[in-house]
Amino acid sequence: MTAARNPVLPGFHPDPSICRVGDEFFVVTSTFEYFPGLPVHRSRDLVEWQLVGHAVHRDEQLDLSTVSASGGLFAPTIRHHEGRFYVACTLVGGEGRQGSFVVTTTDPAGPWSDPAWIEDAQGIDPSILFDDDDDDDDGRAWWCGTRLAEPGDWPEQTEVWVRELDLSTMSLAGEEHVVWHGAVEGAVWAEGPHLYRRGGDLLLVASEGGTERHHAVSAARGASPTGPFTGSRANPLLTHRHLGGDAPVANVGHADLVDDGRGGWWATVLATRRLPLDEARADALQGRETWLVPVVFEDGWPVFAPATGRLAEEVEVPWADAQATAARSLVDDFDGPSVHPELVSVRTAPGARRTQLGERQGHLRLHATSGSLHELAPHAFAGFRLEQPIATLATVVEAPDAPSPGLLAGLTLRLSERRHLTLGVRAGTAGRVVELVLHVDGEDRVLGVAEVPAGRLGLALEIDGFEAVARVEYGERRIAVGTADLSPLSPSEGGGFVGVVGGVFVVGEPARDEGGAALAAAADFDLLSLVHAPAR
Ligand code: 6LW
Repeated sequence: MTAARNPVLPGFHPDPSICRVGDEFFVVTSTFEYFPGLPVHRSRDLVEWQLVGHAVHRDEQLDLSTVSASGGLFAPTIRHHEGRFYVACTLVGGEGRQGSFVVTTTDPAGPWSDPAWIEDAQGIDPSILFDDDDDDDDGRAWWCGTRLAEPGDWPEQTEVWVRELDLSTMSLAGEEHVVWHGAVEGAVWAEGPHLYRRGGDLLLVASEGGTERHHAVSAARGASPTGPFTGSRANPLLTHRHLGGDAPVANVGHADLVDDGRGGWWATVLATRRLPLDEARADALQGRETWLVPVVFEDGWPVFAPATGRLAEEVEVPWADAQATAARSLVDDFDGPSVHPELVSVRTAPGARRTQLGERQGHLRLHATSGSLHELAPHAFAGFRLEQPIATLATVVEAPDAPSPGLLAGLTLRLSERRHLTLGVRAGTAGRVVELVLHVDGEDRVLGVAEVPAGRLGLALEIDGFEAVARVEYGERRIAVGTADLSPLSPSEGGGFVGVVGGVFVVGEPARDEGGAALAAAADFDLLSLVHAPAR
């Protein structure tokens, strides 16, 4: 017997959805403006999880080039049916095609299909029930999702709706049924619905209360996928919203259930670690992460975290034989034929050169595609999700001798366009400088400056909770550039649906000098490493 260590997917991994195929479990999570999108993780024991692929991994699948921060790819659902994986998701915002879609594959490592857009699938958080166990209606599939009730009986009231999905045409068919508004009178944001068949019963599990402090999971039962559904008298079945502002784990919701094939049941949920800030607590920079919760059924109803009703840092998996890692490191020295599979960039940039391996042996060359990280643009950025509150993010960068105007290259901790920290090298009036800058809502706060020579520089951000110490290294020298208060990057302070991603970036304007020679709007990185320490 071993214990799974929560969060099982640390770092920004919200809105988890889980399914089982044989003895393997698969989880997909939402990614918003990041690309590749919708990572698929696999586990054989619920303890050790590995990234196997992304459901959105080709520029041409979807246009994420103009989606806003925390727009883009919302909550996905993963299901498996007759040898094929299905991921249903919604693309929100941007100038390209929007709405709900399905991508499929026989191998979760990919390739995944182009999206089949589902006409008339209003709202967000789509899910599919393959109703195989229904003897009367063998093989029917049902789509459910949530949308704002218009007009609603109260502000932010949503409705969960169900319609048949015709798999042969990938289109909705038949009548639509509004089946759920949440368990509580006045509930806001009934969302993340999933339907399950358990014998003669249809079980609906949905969240409510909004994805922040008041998040909660409720359930209802009916005889048919189209309802009517009756809520459990125990609703909400799982929440931390009653624990108050001092709870170290909050925002618990967005559950999806899976049976382990051994008689046991489990749920993945999203939750947020909360760290002390002044006299209170704020969301850790990781934002919403994926947690595992044991489930049992009593009288046909799911009981989440039996006997305690709370998420736990360790969850015993009786049949597992595996070792959970306390904290791992993510390192790419850019010597390989492809970049680290967990590296993400911001938005898609069809046709633009952004991150290029191999232009210089052993380096990642980033070509500027935006003038600054404040712009809503596909940035030249490659980063890892910050997985633990204590971590060191480091790179080795070489900026060009003849940089284009405004060229800034280095490390960033990014929550959004509105909020990020940069430790970057730029051409100053009297030579090269490294600057530590916190960007908050249109204002640049310069927190430290160091003069540096031309050539290779080591840059590092040593992160501890809501503080980061910035250092630069060259030759034998190691200089402290400054200290940053990272609390503005906390999702509860800075808003949005994502957590902080730390990586390398280049911004600047492609330009020519007076003689017409092209000035370099690119920089080379020899390394990106994110070393995490176990949570205290
Ligand atoms: C997700 C929905 C939600 O689609 O947040 O507040 C959205 N509710 O369930 C983004 O994670």
